[in-house]
Amino acid sequence: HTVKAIYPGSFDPVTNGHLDLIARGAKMFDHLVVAILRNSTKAPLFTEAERVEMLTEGVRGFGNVSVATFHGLLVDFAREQKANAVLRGIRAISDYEYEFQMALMNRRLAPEVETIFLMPDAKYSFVSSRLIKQVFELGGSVDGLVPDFVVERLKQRVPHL
Ligand code: COD
Repeated sequence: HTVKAIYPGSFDPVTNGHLDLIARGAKMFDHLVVAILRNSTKAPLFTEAERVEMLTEGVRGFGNVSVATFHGLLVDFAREQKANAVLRGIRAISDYEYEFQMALMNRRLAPEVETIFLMPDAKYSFVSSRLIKQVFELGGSVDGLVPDFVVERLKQRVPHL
């Protein structure tokens, strides 16, 4: 029985928390597809192409991880990919309610797709793309919380440093 999992998100930008989860998923699943939502209602800082480039760089060391984009329902993309699992991260209790609702709605839409939750290393449990952008935009350091190539992109995008 092979397990192909989708790890969906906005990844605006990818953080070391995301990469920690990808490393854990790569060990568990036969194949992991990191899937970037294309037409999110959130106005992203990075374009779809930039987010694909950053994630592709981030997953380079993994032989069984690929990067894709999707729009519409996650479960439709999962079926199209013939995936049987969705990977999501839980950082704190505050993530739980939203994740719980989404997992059960997705199960209703596609009962054959199981959602699997993993916890990141505790040192990334407070990291979110939203806070990374905010701290960087206000002049704070995000070194060690995102890969160096993301810091470089942030500097190009928010050129105040
Ligand atoms: N450590 C561990 N995990 C983390 C960390 C961290 N530091 N930071 C984020 N994560 C996890 C998140 O918990 C999440 O599981 C994943 O990484 C991606 O995070 P984000 O913030 O980039 O992604 P989201 O939460 O914005 O993604 C939402 C989706 C795009 C998956 C969702 O909106 C969706 O599926 N949309 C498609 C439409 C659809 O199907 N809707 C119906 C859903 S029921």
